[in-house]
Amino acid sequence: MSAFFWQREAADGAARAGTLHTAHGPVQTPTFMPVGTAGTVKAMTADAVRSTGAGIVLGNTYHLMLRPGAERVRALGGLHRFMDWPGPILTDSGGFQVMSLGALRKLDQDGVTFASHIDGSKHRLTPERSTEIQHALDATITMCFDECPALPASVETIAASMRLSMRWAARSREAFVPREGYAQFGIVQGGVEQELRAESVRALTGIGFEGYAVGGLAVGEGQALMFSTLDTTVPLLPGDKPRYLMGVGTPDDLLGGVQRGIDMFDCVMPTRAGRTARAYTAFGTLNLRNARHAGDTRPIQDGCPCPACTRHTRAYLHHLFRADEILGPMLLTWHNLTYYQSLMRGIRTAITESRLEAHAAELRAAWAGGDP
Ligand code: PRF
Ligand code: ZN
Repeated sequence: MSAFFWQREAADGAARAGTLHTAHGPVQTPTFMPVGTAGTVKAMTADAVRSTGAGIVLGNTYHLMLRPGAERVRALGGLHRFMDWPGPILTDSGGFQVMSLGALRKLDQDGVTFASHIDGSKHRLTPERSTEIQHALDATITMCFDECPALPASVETIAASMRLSMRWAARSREAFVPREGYAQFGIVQGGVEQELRAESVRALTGIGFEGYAVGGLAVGEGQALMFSTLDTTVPLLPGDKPRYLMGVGTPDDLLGGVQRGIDMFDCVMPTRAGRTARAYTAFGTLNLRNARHAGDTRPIQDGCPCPACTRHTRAYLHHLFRADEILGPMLLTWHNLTYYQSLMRGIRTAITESRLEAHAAELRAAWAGGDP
């Protein structure tokens, strides 16, 4: 087993291409991580997820601690074996999910007490407990326990929240048990305030992590403010460590993130959209429920290697969604994840061939062009 590290292989402007080396195998970056919240990428087998080209998936502390329980997963051999995903797994730390899902949450300096969204039972998360749970799950990449305020918020609110997250980052690092090929990432907070973002980066790099995430974005500020915050924040991060933009986003967000130096992304968008009949394609999105697809014998996207496109028509997918058949969400999730992975692969290749700007212009023109 070898060390955890990110190797840069090419750069084009601020964008980088490289390989993340982990205890559970290598991952090429830039990469999109499908979300496997509750130990499953919804509607997909692990083999199916792998077939889309995904190299790493995400799991959630919050959901797994409530059901089936972190100690249960540990006793069953860890999350990799439990969900049949031998590759790398990154787990989010739970704070963000408590604030968005947990009922009756109460935040104090030490942590968060909350009621389960499943049965109302009372639970508590602290930086120490979150880190311990992520170890019990056997996460390849463990995230710091943080707090993410909804935007817009006052500068005072964002500053106090960011400083709390930085104290929690130090405690998360103390609780982290280093193992060969495993990593812990710090999470930059500070809203859209440049000074607070810089202070947060200084605090985290002072502690020292194997990678750095940008949190607190895509929480209502809009794409322009997200991009301008990345423009000033990402250059402050160490150039030799992986950078992860949390909870982002649309294909256009991913492209813009890579152009600003981000290496890793996760988002429920392709999987959630797949369950609600929305397809992502090179020419924008399609809603397969729309009546115009009822007799359409074309695939969702010509040339897409996924089973929805190689074996089925738009008309069949339309029928599956109208009839509420489970196969509809399965096939469309498969397609959307395949599209996201092919998007990232194309971007990676463009970086290595120093033609990202031209590639980005082509992608954006095609998205805007609509269904041919
Ligand atoms: N912190 C954590 N997880 C997150 C976020 C964050 O700020 C976001 C924000 N987009 C998504 N997921 N821990
Ligand atoms: Zn497809």
